[in-house]
Amino acid sequence: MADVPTLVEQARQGRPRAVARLISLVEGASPQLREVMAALAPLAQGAYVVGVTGSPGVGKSTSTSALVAAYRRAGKRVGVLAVDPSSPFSGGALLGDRVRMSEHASDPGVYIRSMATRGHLGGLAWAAPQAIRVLDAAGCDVILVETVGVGQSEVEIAAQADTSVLLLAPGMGDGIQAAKAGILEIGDVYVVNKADREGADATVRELGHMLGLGEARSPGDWRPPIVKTVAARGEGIEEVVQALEKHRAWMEEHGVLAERRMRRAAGEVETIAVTALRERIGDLHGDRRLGALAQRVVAGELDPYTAADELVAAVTEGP
Ligand SMILES: Nc1nc2c(ncn2[C@@H]2O[C@H](COP(=O)(O)OP(=O)(O)O)[C@@H](O)[C@H]2O)c(=O)[nH]1
Ligand SMILES: [Mg+2]
Repeated sequence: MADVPTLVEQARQGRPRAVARLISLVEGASPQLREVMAALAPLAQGAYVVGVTGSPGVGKSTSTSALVAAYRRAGKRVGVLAVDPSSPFSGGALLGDRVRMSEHASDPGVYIRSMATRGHLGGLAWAAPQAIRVLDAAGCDVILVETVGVGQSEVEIAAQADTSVLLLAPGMGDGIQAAKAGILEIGDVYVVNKADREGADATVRELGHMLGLGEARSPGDWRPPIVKTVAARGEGIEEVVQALEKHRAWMEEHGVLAERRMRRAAGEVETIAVTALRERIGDLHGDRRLGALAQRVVAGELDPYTAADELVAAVTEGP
């Protein structure tokens, strides 16, 4: 196996096998994860990250594939991460994604990667951004992140993306479900796919109504557009690309892009720090320092907050 510096250099040159290998390393939380991330940091190019989110079967993979084609026509290099956080049993969904994206399989300007998060909590939260960094360093201009899920995972992926596209389809009761789940706020661009089906206009109206129910917007605010598509036939996809470019331009004009990326990085650093802290505290179970603190809390000599301060000080100062 090639060493990390070699892999990173090959990935930077756009070699697909090196890109795939690096994503496996970060996804598997391998011991080389740190080395990989350190080597990738200076290669960051700021690829535009677009999240494609919606209920199963709504047409995310079909739309993602059509978006890849549109960006390729514009000469962009594209990365795709199909994240399936649902469960270890959902191999079928990933297979379906692969089939729907197969037209790009031999295109050297496209990297496609399915990531199963094995249902482990927080898996998506740390694995996806690292995989995004690999694709960014490999020279992708645009990275499309497809994720299925309800509630939390959709909100999570929205936090990873520069722009979030929320897909709905007519007749799935999606609009109402989305509103109930409180995820309607996460969309920067809304797409009503399967517009060849009955009820598409009603879904657009219903959605527009729901989005309009929010607070009044100031003139500089972003008004999320609603685009109708028939992804299976590529219809409306150029309009989606235009909406994305508009949103990107708006974010740049208002400093929102930098702000979102800062918030994303801050959240990531925090998650890594908290995880490290928790692991170190876990190592202290059975350690006499934690036991001694607990004893003093039980005896009323120490309040739990002060004890916690002492614990944090103990694990951060080292032995
Ligand atoms: N009628 C119709 N079917 C579509 C359209 N887009 C996708 N589909 C079909 O809907 C099914 C689910 O699509 P898929 O992209 O896998 O959805 P995902 O689960 O959200 O990724 C597939 O059978 C697609 O062929 C569309 O615009 N119209
Ligand atoms: Mg899919």
